[in-house]
Amino acid sequence: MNSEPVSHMFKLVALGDGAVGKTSCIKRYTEDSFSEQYIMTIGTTFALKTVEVDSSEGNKITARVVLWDLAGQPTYNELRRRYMAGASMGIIVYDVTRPQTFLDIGEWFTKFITVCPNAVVAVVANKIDRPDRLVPPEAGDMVKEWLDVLHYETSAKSGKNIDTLFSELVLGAIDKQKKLGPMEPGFHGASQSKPFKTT
Ligand SMILES: Nc1nc2c(ncn2[C@@H]2O[C@H](COP(=O)(O)OP(=O)(O)OP(=O)(O)O)[C@@H](O)[C@H]2O)c(=O)[nH]1
Ligand SMILES: [Mg+2]
Repeated sequence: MNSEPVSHMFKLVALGDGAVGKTSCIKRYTEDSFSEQYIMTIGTTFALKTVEVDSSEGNKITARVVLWDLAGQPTYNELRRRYMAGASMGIIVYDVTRPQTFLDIGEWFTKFITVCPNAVVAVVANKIDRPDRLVPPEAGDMVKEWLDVLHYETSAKSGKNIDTLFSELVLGAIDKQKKLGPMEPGFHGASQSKPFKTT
């Protein structure tokens, strides 16, 4: 399907509280589908996507992204910490109708950046289609500045900004890789400079 050979491979992890829409954002992006029904992710699931992006130099780049969808429920904390290792991108999702999920962003960010200090991070305000929104857009703008991250307002339901979110993350990861130099082969992110310890 893609004429260009795959030149980059990245690992992306989706983080954020339970039921904020992590699985839904990934499904919208990889399958262009959405379901109203909530099926809690158990442990981890994966999806694969081949992405074509225009580089800053104007040429086409084909990247393969493995999207790791991790359960948001606290039971899986240890598992999550392990599975974050090697990610070069992370999305931290909150639900604009549940302010607590926004307040938890800082904690998710710290957890992720401790394991993957060189990763590109996007904070995602999801469910913006909902009429009962409580967290205003300005709150997201503040987080963007405080944490120095990308920030997007999305709806997995309508598809708004979902493609932009993932394409800009891939571009960010490609740029970062250029700055950080050559990487280990395989699905390793720019952050994995040392062997990962499981204890
Ligand atoms: N209206 C609306 N509902 C959404 C949106 N995204 C997700 N939902 C709904 O929110 C619920 C939870 O979505 P999931 O994608 O399963 O959430 P999750 O973050 O993967 O949850 P865990 O796997 O438990 O961590 C489901 O009922 C979805 O249909 C959105 O953008 N708009
Ligand atoms: Mg899920």
